[in-house]
Formats: sequence, structure tokens, C-alpha cells
Amino acid sequence: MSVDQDNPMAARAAAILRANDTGTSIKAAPALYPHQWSWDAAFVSIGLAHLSLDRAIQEMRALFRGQWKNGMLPHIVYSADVPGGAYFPDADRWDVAHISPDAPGGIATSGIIQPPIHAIAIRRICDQATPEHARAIASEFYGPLLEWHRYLASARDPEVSGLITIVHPWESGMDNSPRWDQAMARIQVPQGELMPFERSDLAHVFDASQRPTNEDYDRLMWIVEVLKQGSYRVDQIYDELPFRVKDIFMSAMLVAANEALIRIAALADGDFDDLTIIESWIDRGRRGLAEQWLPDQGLCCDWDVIDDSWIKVQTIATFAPLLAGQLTADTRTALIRVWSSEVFTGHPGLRWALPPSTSPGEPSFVPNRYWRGPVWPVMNWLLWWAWERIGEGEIAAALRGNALDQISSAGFAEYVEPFTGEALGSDNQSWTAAVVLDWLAAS
Ligand code: 2M8
Repeated sequence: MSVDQDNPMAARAAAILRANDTGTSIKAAPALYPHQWSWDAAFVSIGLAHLSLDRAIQEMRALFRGQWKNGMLPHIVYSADVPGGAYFPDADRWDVAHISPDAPGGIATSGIIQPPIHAIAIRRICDQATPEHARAIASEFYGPLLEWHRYLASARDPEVSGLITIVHPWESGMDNSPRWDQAMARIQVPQGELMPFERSDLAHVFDASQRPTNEDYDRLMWIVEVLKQGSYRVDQIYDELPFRVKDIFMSAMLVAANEALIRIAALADGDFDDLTIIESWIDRGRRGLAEQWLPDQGLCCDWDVIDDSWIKVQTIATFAPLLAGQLTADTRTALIRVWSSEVFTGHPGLRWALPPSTSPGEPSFVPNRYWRGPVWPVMNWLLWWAWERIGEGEIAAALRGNALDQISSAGFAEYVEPFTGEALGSDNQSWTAAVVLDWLAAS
């Protein structure tokens, strides 16, 4: 699949990725996010593959330079040539090299994770390469990917539930989603114990109401302090962590990523015992997810580990079973119904029939605030990919068409107001450009 670079939209997308390229990696966004983010890099490499396979591979290589010795792939790999104050928290705030023996030498990273879409990206890159090249790519990335997934299946699932625990809302990638409200509300920041900080994000958005609140930020930074006090050893301090949630979306993505890993293993001549382990992770993941699905409510729920309770809020994470695949007929029908009803894309007020990050029917829905309501182009891509994968071609085609229309109108925004179509957050967001390239290549 290649993309027609004379197409103005493709040319614009390619220009954005070029402009955000530091030479080593691609910034998630020109000013708001001036470093390499983990899941952004995977989406970016999926798009880059249509421009240059070598550049796409380089992007993943740059990310994996930051992999920790315990397999963890950190959520940010910091660029050495970006000044400290350009993004908060900066590398000094995480201070991983001094705190954790697992941190990689010579590369500054954060100390938490993001959703594991990387094997899916590598698999797509392999699919576009010649057979010989595909084997070389798979051989390079198979080991690091396997260790990354092993970290998730062990340190992040001590209960062996098939569901991955996140210990910080940033790990979900959906930072201030109402999915985290109940767990975040419990977090008390002890007076005078949080090192002072200055947010950098508000300098880069037109309106502060598009971003998380200061209260949210204090809690987010308090969790980082607790992680630092425990040397980032989530496996050792698990029971003491103030935020522990079984994230269904991340868990479902790991199922899909493990399926991709099996294909990568085949190309790389992976060990038979490892294949059996990966298959067991897939089964366990699907079983865990099935328990979070409430058929009568058409809702897939995260699980609050500390409180031992369901988190019942209708957001795009409800489509987790779709990502994991192998749906029962009933679940498929229920997901299609929720998708097209006014809970999501059938809402009469929507500018385009695209899923808001939080359902407009939720009391916590806010149409312009970050993950509490806006439509995210990159999530449209992921759900498009998932609908296609399970053979719902018509839904996928409509989603792709609407998503491209939205981008033609709103530009390459980070997120978009669902009713007015106003562009929100950063302009020229890399992953938005990347998914456009992939959509255009698919035409
Ligand atoms: C947003 O997250 C960062 C923290 O990781 C932030 O708000 O500063 C999220 O949308 C996340 O999913 C994304 O990976 C990152 C960079 O685009 O920005």
C-alpha cells in the first residue's frame, strides 16, 4: 500500500511529520508535546511506513532505545536537545536514572507506561516489507516486544486476571477520562509534600478549559512522587499505590498486540515455548475482558482494584471487546447497537457521526475538555481498524469517510469538539497526520 503524495491531504500529513521530526524521532506535537511518546510513536510509524519503511523502523528503534531492563516501555522518551522547561514533567522530575537500576543508560525516559500498540505497528510494517526484509525487522523487534508484553502480563497483572493494571491515569493514554474520576477522587495530596511545579501545557492551548484542571495535575504528580519513593518497582509496591485500575482498553489492546506478536514470532522463528506463553496471554486476556462486559447495559467496565468495584461510565473504552476480537454473536450485536445509537455515533447533535471520547449522555461529559468528550482522530483510526478486523466493513468505511471529512474541515488537530467541529488541543498533531496517511493508503 502506498499513498499518493500528490493528494493535498497526504502531502499536508507528510509535511507535518517532516516538520515534527527531530532527526532522531518525531515529536508528538510541535510545541505541546516536544518529545517522543510511546503509543504516539507506534501510530506515527504506521503512517510513516507509507512514506518510508526505513523511517518507520527508525521511529520504533528510537522508542525501544528507552526500554527498561525489566521490559517496561516508558511512556515518554525525552529528546536531549529540548530544554527542560518545554514540557512538564520533564526528565529531571522523573529522575529515573538515579532512582531505578532498571532504567536504560544514557536515555532519559519517564517511569510509567502507555497502551501497547507497538506489536501491531511492527506487524503492519512487516506486512509492507519484502519477505526477507520482514524477517529482519521481525527478528530485530521480536525479543524487545516479547519482554514488553511479559512485563505487562506479570508486573501489571499480579492477580493473573488477564486484565492490566494501570497505576497512573496517564498510562491509559486517556488522561482525564471520567473513567478515572472515582479512583482519582480518593487521592489526597498530603499538604506540603508535593514538590512545587509549573505546568507547561497551558501555554500551548488557546483555552485552559480544553485541558485537565490544576487539581487533577496535583493528584497526577502526587502519584509520580509515590512511584519515585518506591523506585518505580510497581511489582514490589503494588499494594501501596494510590491508584490501581484494571484498564479494559489497555487489556484489549494487549490481546490484539499479542496476536500481532504471534505473526512476528513466526517471521522471527520464535521459540515454541514462547508461542505457547503468548497464546495463554491471549486466552487469559479475552476471558478477563468477558467478565467486564455487562450485556444488559451494553457497557464494558474498568475495575477499581483498591475499591473492588466496577467503574460504570460510558466512554469509547466500552469498545474494548471490539479491539480484542473473537466476539460472540450477542456481543457483536450489542456493540453495533451501542455504536450507532445516540449513546455514540447516532447522537443527533453530532457534527459528524464519530464517537465522542465520552458519551454525551454521561453527566461527566464535557464537549471541549480533553478526554471527557471531544472526538479523537487517532481513536477513530483504532476503532476503524478494529471494525475492519472483525469484518464489519460498512461500519468501518463510514467511520473512515466521516473521520477524513472531519480532518478536512478541522485540520490535523489533536482532538475536536463533537458538536461544533472546532479544532482543539494542539495543531499539527503527529498521530493525526499519521492516521490520515494510513487511511489514504487504504483507499
Ligand atoms: C496526552 O498525554 C500527555 C501525558 O502523557 C499530556 O497530557 O501531557 C494524551 O493524550 C496521551 O494519550 C498522548 O500520548 C500524549 C501525547 O500526544 O498527550
